[in-house]
Amino acid sequence: MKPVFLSAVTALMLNVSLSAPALAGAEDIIVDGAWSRASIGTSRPGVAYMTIRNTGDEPVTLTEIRTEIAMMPEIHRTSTNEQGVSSMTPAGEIKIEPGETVALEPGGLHAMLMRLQRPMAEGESYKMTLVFSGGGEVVVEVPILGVAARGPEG
Ligand SMILES: [Cu+2]
Repeated sequence: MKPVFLSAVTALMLNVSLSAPALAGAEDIIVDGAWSRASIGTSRPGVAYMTIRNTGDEPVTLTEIRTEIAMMPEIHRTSTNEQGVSSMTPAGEIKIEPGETVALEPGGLHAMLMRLQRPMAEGESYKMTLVFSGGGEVVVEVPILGVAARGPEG
């Protein structure tokens, strides 16, 4: 079956409804292994990791993330230069090709949670909404692991 393309107006209307179904590519997205590290307080940004897989046959673009736990959530990319110095910059929109998995993981892409609204306490979780081009959204429950956690198993 061919994918159905909604008009921008229709997508916008569905997007503001509380029971909006995932649309325009988002239904082909599978998010796995989401986790965050606990934070001591709220003065430093939090961080979230996960893998985002496009199981469809069209490219899907992640345009934005939202969460109630932070006022300014943003996808960042960490890179290390030839001198071994790491820095991070906003990653902008992330295109995920059909069959491709994009990993948000320590040392690479990550969801930076700036202006935390409350400390991220180990054992709690929060919701993060991934917004895709076309208005589709995927809501992920992100568990908060210990301050020294290195992954969902650790
Ligand atoms: Cu960052």
